[in-house]
Amino acid sequence: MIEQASTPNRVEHQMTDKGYVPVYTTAVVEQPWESYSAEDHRTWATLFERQMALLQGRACDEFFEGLNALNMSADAIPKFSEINQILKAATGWTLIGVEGLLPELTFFEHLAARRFPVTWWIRRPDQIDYISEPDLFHDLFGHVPLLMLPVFADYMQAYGEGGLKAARYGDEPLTELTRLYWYTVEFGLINTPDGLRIYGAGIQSSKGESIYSLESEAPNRIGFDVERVMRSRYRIDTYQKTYYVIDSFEQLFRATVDPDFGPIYYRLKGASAHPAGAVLESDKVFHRGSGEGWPEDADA
Ligand code: HBI
Ligand code: FE
Repeated sequence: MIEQASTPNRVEHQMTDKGYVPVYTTAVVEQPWESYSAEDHRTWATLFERQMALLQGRACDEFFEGLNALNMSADAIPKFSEINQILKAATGWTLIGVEGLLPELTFFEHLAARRFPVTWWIRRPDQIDYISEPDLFHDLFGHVPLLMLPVFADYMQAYGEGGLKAARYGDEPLTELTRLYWYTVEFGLINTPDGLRIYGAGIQSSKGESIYSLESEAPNRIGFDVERVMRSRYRIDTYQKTYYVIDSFEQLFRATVDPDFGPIYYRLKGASAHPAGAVLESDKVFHRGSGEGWPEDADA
């Protein structure tokens, strides 16, 4: 039972490769839409308007097309039930309400069944510029528009199936597949005739990173290669040192579906991972980062 819109049911904490993270109940919850406060709706509106302005000319066209087709606006926090009618008809995906980050296997099972978990609660006003865990704004605004694009919708399902398979191969494959998600679904860039554009949800929902990822001299921007990405560490607490650029969503889909990941895991077995900021001989470099302001401590 949900008593108040702003108190998620946190059930335990767990040490993971990403540090000490809260783990929530895996239950699917009804979005308690009526219990959002006026402040919650204002937080949504503030974030929505700010990102829409920032993302003009920065996010890919497909993001805006999805957002418009889903009728998302600053007016109010969208109702999952209304989004679902449109989304389900378009690509067969359904949003489900959850309390927050799920255990990996549970998350993969949902994706494999074309269910996208969306955190039902929204950040507090004092967290407006940064929150370390996914909330409703990140999940709904950042992730859901691209689920309207058939090839991306298929990629996400294939990723979920890949995750279930990786979990059977062991911890190392799972780590490698997590990096793929991080550098594509969360922090991916795409090359278009108009220049580089954002498609990663972690960037799309971040005020600072929507500018930094495209315009800063500091980070590397490197052509996407599935094995390269699966060997690359990443940052969880700072902007990325490296962004990977896809040529098309079809390229992304093929990279996940064509290989039965088995041989890749076998080739990568025991191979050391590259630091997040490394540039390799074999990389297709769009921009070599200046490295300015990079933290020295270890990457995740
Ligand atoms: N759970 N709700 C939710 N949302 C995520 O994005 C998510 C998750 N659990 C695990 C997870 N992401 C990552 O570990 C990815 O590697 C898949
Ligand atoms: Fe996310």
